[in-house]
Amino acid sequence: MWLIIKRSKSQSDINFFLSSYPNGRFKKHAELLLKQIEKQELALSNTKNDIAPLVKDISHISHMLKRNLIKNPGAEDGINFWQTNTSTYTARKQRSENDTPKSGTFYFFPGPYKGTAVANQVIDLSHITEYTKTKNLKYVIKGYMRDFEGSEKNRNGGDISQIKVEFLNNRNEVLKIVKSDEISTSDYWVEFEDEGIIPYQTAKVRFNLVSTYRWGSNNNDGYFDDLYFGLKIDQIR
Ligand SMILES: [Ca+2]
Ligand SMILES: [Ca+2]
Repeated sequence: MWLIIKRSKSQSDINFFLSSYPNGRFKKHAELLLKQIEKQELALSNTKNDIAPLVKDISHISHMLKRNLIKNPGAEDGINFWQTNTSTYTARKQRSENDTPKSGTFYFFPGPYKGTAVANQVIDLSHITEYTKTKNLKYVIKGYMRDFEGSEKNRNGGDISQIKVEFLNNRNEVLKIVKSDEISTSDYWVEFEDEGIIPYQTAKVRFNLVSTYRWGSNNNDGYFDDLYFGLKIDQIR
């Protein structure tokens, strides 16, 4: 009898077995199996509930999820796809021990510009605007910053790198700004990472690399490499 019930894996069969043989020798086995099945059912129904409200949406935007939406994120393709406010901006190779690229051969370098140099790239998110009313569509921002003359001990010494990401609606109004700290160290590449909910009505993102000249030669040494902007959908709990 128990072997038949065990194979059926039906909750009602197991309950019937337990009520028929309340003190039977397979009682504990039956109770354990019942718990296991209930757990599986619960997990399954939770999964269904989590994806149900967005399942259609995901199929429309799945091609945009979990990948880097920045083109030429690490200067390996020159400064293609980036707008700059100075013609001195370039992708530069390592020249000394203080400017090894974070990865690849090149990093973003503003060049000889004694001011605030900005390189930016606009990411079109018009495909996901209608999904911004959900609270589980999230952004992930990452990037690396470095300076040449600054150091941990001399934080006021060098030029400054800062990542500044603006979320805009379809009228180019700024909905939210995500900013990194102002980085001024040459000792290593400083990582910035931020994650949050995409603001309601976001239609595009402007990803800015801001380099402020302060010191030294003519060079503006606020460097950047390996930028990342991605979307992800968190499961609703
Ligand atoms: Ca690179
Ligand atoms: Ca400098």
